[in-house]
Amino acid sequence: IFEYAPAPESRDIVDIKPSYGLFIDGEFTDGSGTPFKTINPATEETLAEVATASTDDVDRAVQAARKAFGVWSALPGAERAKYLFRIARIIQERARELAVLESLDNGKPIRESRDVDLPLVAAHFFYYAGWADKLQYAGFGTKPLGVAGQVIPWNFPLLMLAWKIAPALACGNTVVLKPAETTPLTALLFADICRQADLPPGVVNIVTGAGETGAAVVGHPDVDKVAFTGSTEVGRLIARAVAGTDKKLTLELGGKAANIVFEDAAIDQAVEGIVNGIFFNQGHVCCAGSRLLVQESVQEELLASLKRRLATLRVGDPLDKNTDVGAINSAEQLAKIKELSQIGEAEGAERWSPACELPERGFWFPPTVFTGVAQSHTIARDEIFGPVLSVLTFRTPAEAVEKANNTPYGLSAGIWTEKGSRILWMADRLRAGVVWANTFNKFDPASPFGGYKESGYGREGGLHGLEAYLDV
Ligand code: TXE
Repeated sequence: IFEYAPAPESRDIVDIKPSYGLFIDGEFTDGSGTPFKTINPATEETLAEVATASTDDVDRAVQAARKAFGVWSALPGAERAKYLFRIARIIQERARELAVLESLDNGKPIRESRDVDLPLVAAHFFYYAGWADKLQYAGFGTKPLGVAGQVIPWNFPLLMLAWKIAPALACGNTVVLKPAETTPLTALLFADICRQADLPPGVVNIVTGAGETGAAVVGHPDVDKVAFTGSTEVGRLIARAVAGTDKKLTLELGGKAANIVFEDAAIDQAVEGIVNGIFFNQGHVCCAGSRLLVQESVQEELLASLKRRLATLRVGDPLDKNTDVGAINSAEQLAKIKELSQIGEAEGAERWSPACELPERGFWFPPTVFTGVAQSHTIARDEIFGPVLSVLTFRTPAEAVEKANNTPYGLSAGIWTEKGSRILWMADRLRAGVVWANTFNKFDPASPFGGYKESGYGREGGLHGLEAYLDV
């Protein structure tokens, strides 16, 4: 799968227009709000100007989705499946273009967008296309909810879109989706793919803009279901906005996952899992393994090995196929990572980064490891959402469980051990929606994903992902 070559991936493969409109009822149209710029976080150059959807524009989109719902939900599942399969195939055909655009707008390395995000995006459409004519076997009934209002973040712009749109459409719902304001471009390219696939107008509508546009989608009285992925703060606002209405809600919020390494683990593999866990996608991952819990007896060996490995990571141009760590998505996110890292130092943890030269322009942060972290430290509790690892230690499995669970979040966890019985014992006790054993950040459309506690509720992916879009 991996193809190493020194030349940067060409950006000529994408045709970025100077300005973009909203996608409503199968057409690109102007927005009535003030347009905003989306920039390349690796260079700070403006990529394009994008329309802002006002409350009226959102209303047009919801009305289009409502009208289309009558047609779409009445189609036999096998007919809906044909459209979803067609979309999946076009995504595969245009994968390079989508991957380059994703890396330009988001800052993630091309190797990740091309070899992880895009294959998963296509896989989600294929997977849910497969369910569209088999809903009666899913066990939740076959009745769609209506119009789904979906608000997504900037860390996996296309993948989050796929997680939201593919199951909604398979079940017969129509969609109004708002991408994040720092990464709107691939959602708009996806709109073009919907047209290419001859998807009936209004089945998918894309409204761009900031939080106000998102709030307008969530608050629209004719939206039947709200699906949100983003910060815990905004998740709370949305839960309040939806409370007392007839809307259904699923939330996928933050995390502070523990990646737990036992003394019997294969240390080299664990090191790869730790690197993948926190430096993949610059740590902009809700299920990132941001807390390393290492058994005291192997702490020294593991940290020495981890530091050697980190010294080999290449930080830089996201379009270079050799890049491991790309740009931080925005100036705001960079400021948050810097601030939390400073707090980490001030509270007494020891900060370490490999020697690495960061580009002058753009938003960059080096891979960073904090050792000597106590559970009370801010960097052990708050989601940093950047390439920053906090290292804590434990002696016994029970202590590992206690520390891993000592967080308001509960999205994911990782265990590294050669002992199968220990994996099961730990997985039973970890309060996390996903527990990986001897791997990390492994995703599969057939597997449900979602959080315990403040990480949200509802599941996306797999059979369980259908439940969120059907009236049981
Ligand atoms: O998130 P927001 P931000 C965490 C991560 C990050 C922090 C802040 O810790 O540092 O959140 O990121 C839309 N009504 N995660 O500020 O604001 C917004 O336009 C409706 C974890 O970017 O939650 C965007 O489309 N929508 C996370 C989306 O919500 C609103 C991924 C997410 O943005 C809104 C991202 C409102 N009132 C950040 N306000 C994860 N779980 O993966 C904003 N939005």
